[in-house]
Amino acid sequence: MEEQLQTLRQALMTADVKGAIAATQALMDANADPKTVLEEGLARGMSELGEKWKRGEVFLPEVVASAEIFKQCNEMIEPALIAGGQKEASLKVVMATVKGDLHDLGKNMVGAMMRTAGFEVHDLGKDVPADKIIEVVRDMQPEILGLSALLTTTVGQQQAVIETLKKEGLRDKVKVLVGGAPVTQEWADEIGADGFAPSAPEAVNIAQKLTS
Ligand code: B1M
Repeated sequence: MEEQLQTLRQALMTADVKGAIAATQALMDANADPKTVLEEGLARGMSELGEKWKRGEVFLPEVVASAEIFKQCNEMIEPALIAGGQKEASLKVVMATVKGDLHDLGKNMVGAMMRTAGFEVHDLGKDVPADKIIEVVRDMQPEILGLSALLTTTVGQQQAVIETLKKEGLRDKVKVLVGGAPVTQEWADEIGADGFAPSAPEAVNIAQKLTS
């Protein structure tokens, strides 16, 4: 199994679309746990690629190509992930990557795992302005609002959304969960979020605690 996961990571990191799809299919055929394929295959591969990017060993077009492959492989895994989860959806989660931020792979992973746990997830996408998020919270009245941010320049938007919720009298109507690589528990406390999660499985745990 570890060898197959390594093959998947390697294919993802070298933007080898055929190799990544074949490795994902092989893992699914071998009945690998879809969560493990997501976390230890795709997410770990993408994070290792991020380190190479930081060191100048790969360039932006390669990262863009790998991100597309991540999405394709994720789509292959999602049905198995959801099939293995709980069926009843009653608690609503609205998810968004904040304004100015185009990173959505982590947010999508969080959304998929929330669905697996039985949450009804409404994904607003990426680069979503605070006003749009507030409008949806007002209309949909979700139990949880999940805000993802991957850039040090966009984490401030999580705070902007919380401040707008306050201004609009909606702050006590929804629990706000924040996450993304630069986000920490300290930041979550500072901006008055209800929860922080460093990973998709932990996001599900926190969402369950916040709604229990
Ligand atoms: Co960008 N990028 N990127 N990028 N990118 C980072 C974030 C960076 C750290 C890379 C680096 O320098 N090493 C760096 C940010 C530096 C900083 O802010 N200090 C960076 C930069 C600089 C940029 C650009 C500015 C580059 C440029 O144009 N010069 C640009 C910005 C564009 C924009 O957003 N406006 C940019 C663009 C891109 C791509 C488009 C090429 C692509 C994104 C494609 C896409 O998402 N569709 C991309 C990618 C892929 C990355 C890295 C390599 C990988 C991110 C990722 O998808 N990881 C990243 C380096 C890294 O993170 N190591 C990097 C896999 C994913 C599963 O993990 O998103 O962390 P992650 O999600 C995790 C947890 O964080 C958590 O759970 C997930 C799963 O366990 N989580 C939550 C996430 N959201 C959550 C929400 C929750 C709870 C948990 O509750 C709501």
